[in-house]
Amino acid sequence: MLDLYFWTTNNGYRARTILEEAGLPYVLHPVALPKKEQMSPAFRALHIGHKIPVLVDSDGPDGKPINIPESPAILRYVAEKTNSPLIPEDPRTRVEMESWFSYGVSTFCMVVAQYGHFHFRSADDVPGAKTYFEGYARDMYGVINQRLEGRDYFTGEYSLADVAITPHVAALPILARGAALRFLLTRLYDWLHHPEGAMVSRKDPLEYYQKLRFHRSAIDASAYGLAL
Ligand SMILES: N[C@@H](CCC(=O)N[C@@H](CS)C(=O)NCC(=O)O)C(=O)O
Repeated sequence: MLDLYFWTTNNGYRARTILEEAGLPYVLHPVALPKKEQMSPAFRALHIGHKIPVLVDSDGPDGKPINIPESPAILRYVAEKTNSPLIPEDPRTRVEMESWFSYGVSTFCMVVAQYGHFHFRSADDVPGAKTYFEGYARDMYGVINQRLEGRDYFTGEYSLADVAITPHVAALPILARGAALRFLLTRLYDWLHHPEGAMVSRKDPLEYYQKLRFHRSAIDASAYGLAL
């Protein structure tokens, strides 16, 4: 039995994506961040740093339950548990995959988070921080655009790197250009197999993205009795 402690954030979707890709059944447990549920003693027993996502596997490596905090660890754990082709076999491709995976789960996602904070969520207007993180984010989206030029995926075939990076590329679609935008839309089209995505329009890519995002959040939130 797999239990995913989740909320509708980029890191939450990253963990959920690997479970969907692996085709493993799992139970979704909402941890409502707006209600500070992550601070409860029960949740902090799973992640002392009070962060979603956390995966609990009742059948760990030694047959005993194990809990796995942190989305990069969850991606790796599920991929290794299922001998997933998302970890390339070719040693050179694997090293490349590791590099892009690291880029996605460290600097890139933190910059996206800080951009989001200072542009959309901060109670204070801090122009210096806005300018700083906008420059940083634009540079990183430029790097991603360049990397994806002439490629469908970050390395070789669809890999753990793509699973790791996609939710954060999707977080600021306004900054995605050229190849990065094509990559983003292709991943979003891939998600259409999911019943909650199947109802949205494909006509206008940006409108499609916004609806999908809203729809996914609304579905999750209403399942938890919350309006986001
Ligand atoms: N490095 C962690 C970051 C997780 C993280 O930042 N989670 C946020 C939501 S995306 C959270 O739970 N914040 C609540 C808090 O810090 O109290 C991962 O990738 O899983």
